[in-house]
Amino acid sequence: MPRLRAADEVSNEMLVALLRNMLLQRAVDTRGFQLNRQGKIGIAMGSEGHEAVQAGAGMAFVRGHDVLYPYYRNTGILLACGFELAGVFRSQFARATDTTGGRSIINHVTDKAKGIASISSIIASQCTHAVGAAYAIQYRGERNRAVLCTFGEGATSEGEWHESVNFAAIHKVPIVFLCENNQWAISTHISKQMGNPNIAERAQGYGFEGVRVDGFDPVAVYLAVKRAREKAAAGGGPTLVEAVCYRFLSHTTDDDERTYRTREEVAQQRENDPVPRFERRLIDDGVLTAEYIEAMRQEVTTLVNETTDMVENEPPPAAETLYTNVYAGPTEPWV
Ligand SMILES: Cc1ncc(C[n+]2csc(CCOP(=O)(O)OP(=O)(O)O)c2C)c(N)n1
Repeated sequence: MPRLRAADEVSNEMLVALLRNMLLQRAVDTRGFQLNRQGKIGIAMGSEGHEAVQAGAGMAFVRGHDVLYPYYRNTGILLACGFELAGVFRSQFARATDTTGGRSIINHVTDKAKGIASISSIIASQCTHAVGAAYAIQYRGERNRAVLCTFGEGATSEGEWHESVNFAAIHKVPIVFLCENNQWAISTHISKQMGNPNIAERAQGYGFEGVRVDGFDPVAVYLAVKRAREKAAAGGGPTLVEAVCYRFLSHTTDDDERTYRTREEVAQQRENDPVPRFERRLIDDGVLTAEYIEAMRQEVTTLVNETTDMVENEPPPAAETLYTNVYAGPTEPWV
């Protein structure tokens, strides 16, 4: 896997934005696990180890044009695509102000104006929805618009995933499939999931391009997703981008990763932790100083603290709304 250096198309401002998003993701992750252990929220999902993938992919998403079909581990992409930080906590605390009115399990947030569709807990079901949205964009003859669809490597074992990529390939719809390969699907290691662990190679079997990138490198992910996105938006059809990363925390706060993997494996992966690795790179390249990064970490922590406090004080859903939205009302198209 080539480790791409910051190319001309990545300015210093963009490098700083990537780092800030990565620091924010980590602070949000840490807070989620803390809030759960304090008994304040029912469950949290950690994306620690996915920060580079999500910051890079979110930067390639063109706001006001593209549509995101994320999965549950995508707090970072949501934030990078412009989703409000308070909205993440409103979902965690199940407040009335949450986009589902405090009804759904965490991270099932949505923001139609920003092109952010809701995730689904049903693995790979967002892929069929995403391909449908991409087909609609193509059918209407819209240009400079693409869909970003994300999932874990475990999702690629689902029939719905195969049906989605096959349909996308046949009709050359404007979509980027992004696989966040963290090597574990809860307790199932990738070696027990597929005979060929190279997920990007699967694209070839369907007749389109697959690209494998270092998912600990936000610049590599950004460049790969950006190119795939440009190709899709120009009518060149789908690309499968596989970003190889790792999940450092348990699958959720309901899981204990110590029961199925060795401490040595986790420690070895930690050596490549994308956050300190990217910090070192920016310092070595003279983009930022260590002091600047510390100030940024502090700013992000303060923001997360203040947002947590604000949302914690917001009201829960009113009892009278218990049956609201149980049955679907009038619907309108998503894209
Ligand atoms: C259709 C379906 N099967 C099983 C589950 C239970 N489940 C929830 S998360 C998960 C693991 C998915 O792993 P992966 O796609 O690799 O994503 P990761 O959580 O590792 O980011 C499973 C099996 C589910 N939600 N939906």
